[in-house]
Amino acid sequence: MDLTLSEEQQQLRDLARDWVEREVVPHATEWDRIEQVDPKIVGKLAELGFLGLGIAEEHGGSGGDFLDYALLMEELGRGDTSVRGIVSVSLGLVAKSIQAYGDAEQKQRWLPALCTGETLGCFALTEPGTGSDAGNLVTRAVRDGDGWLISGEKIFITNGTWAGVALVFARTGGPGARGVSAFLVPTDRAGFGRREIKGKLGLRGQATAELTFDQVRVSDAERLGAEGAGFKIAMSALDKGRIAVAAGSVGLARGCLEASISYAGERTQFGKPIAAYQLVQEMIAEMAVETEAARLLVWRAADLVDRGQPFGTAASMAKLFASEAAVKAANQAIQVFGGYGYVDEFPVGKYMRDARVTTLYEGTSQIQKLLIGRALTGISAF
Ligand code: COS
Repeated sequence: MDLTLSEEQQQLRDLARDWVEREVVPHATEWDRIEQVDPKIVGKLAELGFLGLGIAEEHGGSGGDFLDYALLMEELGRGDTSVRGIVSVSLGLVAKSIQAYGDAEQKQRWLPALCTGETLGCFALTEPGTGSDAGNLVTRAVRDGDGWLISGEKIFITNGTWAGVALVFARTGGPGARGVSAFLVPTDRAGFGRREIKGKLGLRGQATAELTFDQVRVSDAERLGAEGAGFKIAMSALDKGRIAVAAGSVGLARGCLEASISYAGERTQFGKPIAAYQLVQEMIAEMAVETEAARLLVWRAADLVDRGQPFGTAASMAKLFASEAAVKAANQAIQVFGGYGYVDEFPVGKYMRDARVTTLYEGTSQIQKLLIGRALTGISAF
């Protein structure tokens, strides 16, 4: 077992790290305050090939394997989870689903545009009444001549107001998971509506939206995968998406650790730096161990993907552990910073607010535990 990154992987990580330090970190507080990441970030991400990592070069991507992608997610998560979300949804959930399940025409139509950032993708699965129980979604697509009419509502959709294409999951058949199909819906279609959700606890810079579909017409050629295959497409996208959330959480936890070490070395109380106190060192040591352990779980899951092995349970383990570790690290970082952790002049309060969503989206911690439990016992507790 060799856990050393290859030279190319180290270069990619360093490129991403430097870029985040220059282009993201100095602006993250401001974007959080005004509740909007600068849209120019999309073009900048694309220039470095970050919106096409893992997409074949013939479709405008920059190649690379899943571990490369996980390294990028860690660096973006360390800078700003809102920026990481733009990439992990548009590239990770949408472009990669098109690459895996799209026909030649769909790949040609969308992949180059997604890789250059000319357009972004959003992943429209969650509905007001179905979050964890995704297989029971109620948005409907009804046959209409040679196409479909989609009607329904989606909520908490990352990139929702920025996206040019929505990967929409809608019911085309009977109840349950087998009745769901996937569609690639251009967001300029008549009947498509969107509204940004403001006032979020964290991820404030990210464009999170409610989407409405009022008899939105799509052609049969805009269906992704076979009729009834939508739920499996969503689940296999989320299996990999969970590794991306986990990697981003590692980045966030690392940010908390680095900020805490630096602050504890500077801040003095009772005549010495607070880093000299055992109870502060305990928090720093715990953050370091859990961040490292989370990274190893992420790398293990990414390695299974790259070797073509089953990885779903490893992805759930990584997502569960890393997201919970990020929340804990952010909480401890605030403790290290004391009152200064409670104001946004320092980064750790934002880390706490951003971390909190990682145990919710792309499958809650409870869903990950039930998936792991089902895989181990062979019994479904859903
Ligand atoms: N990859 C491919 N196929 C999968 C799959 C996966 N990871 N997981 C399930 N499937 C298939 C199953 O094999 C089954 O197929 P068959 O009907 O052919 O047997 C079908 O999908 C239904 O699966 P299952 O019975 O497991 O569905 P359930 O409704 O019991 O449970 C859970 C599915 C709860 C695991 C799923 O709904 C889930 O992950 N929920 C969380 C949703 C989520 O992450 N939302 C966040 C959205 S993005 S913010």
